[in-house]
Amino acid sequence: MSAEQTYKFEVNPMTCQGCSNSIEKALKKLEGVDYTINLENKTVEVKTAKFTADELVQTMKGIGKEAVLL
Ligand SMILES: [Cu+2]
Repeated sequence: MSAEQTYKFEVNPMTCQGCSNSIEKALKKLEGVDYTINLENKTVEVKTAKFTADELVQTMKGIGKEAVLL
């Protein structure tokens, strides 16, 4: 598809390691995604050439998390 993009999201709720783990699990399923999850800042940074910001928001929604693009 297009060139690699970096998206940073604020994700809620993100209150414990369990939240962080479920986000990691969901992102792991996507191919062609590099991610960094920061539990303290409630942010998730995603590098990908395959998914749009909206698709990533939908992925988080699928596990009950609201992601807002920063
Ligand atoms: Cu949690």
